[in-house]
Amino acid sequence: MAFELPPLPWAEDALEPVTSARTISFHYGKHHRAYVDNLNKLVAGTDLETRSLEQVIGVAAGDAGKVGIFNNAAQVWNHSFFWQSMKPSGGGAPSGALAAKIDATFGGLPAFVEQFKAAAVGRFGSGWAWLVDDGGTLKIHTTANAEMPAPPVKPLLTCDVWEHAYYLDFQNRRPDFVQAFWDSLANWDFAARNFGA
Ligand code: MN3
Repeated sequence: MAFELPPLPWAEDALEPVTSARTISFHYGKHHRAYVDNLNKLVAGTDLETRSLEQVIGVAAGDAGKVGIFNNAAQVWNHSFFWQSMKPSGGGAPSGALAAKIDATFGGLPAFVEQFKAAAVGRFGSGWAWLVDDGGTLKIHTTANAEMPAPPVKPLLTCDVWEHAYYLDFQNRRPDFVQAFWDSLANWDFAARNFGA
């Protein structure tokens, strides 16, 4: 059974004006789809073909002979997680236990956003910035290229900081994109569900 491109959780133009329909049509329709198509080609006829996406990532991680499989499988997973990390009219503030934890860990939401932004901007080249739960401690994590937080570290929310995520709308201004992500896109409900899971 081939890996499939999951549907977006919202319409392509639903994140406008922060992220344009044009960006989503390329980012989802071309980039995300290409990772799915490449993964299917790479695992065709191998024993990975019948595994779950998470299993393929686990098997390929750290295997020098499976770098291409890891990169494409991880990017399929990362993008599906990224779409869920955003919602129309998102941003704002978390609530409940996650809000209390953000306050206790980072000294409040504005301080958290500043620290996240610094980490995301400091990630040289392509990669991802994450809010993660590391054994009960919230941390800001960045990864290069297709890398993701390794279990047992649990991702709560992610922001794609590859240029293709923001270049059409923000050009080179990654700090502005990350600020807009927290102001208007971030799906705190999704983060709270992951935090509680
Ligand atoms: Mn991307």
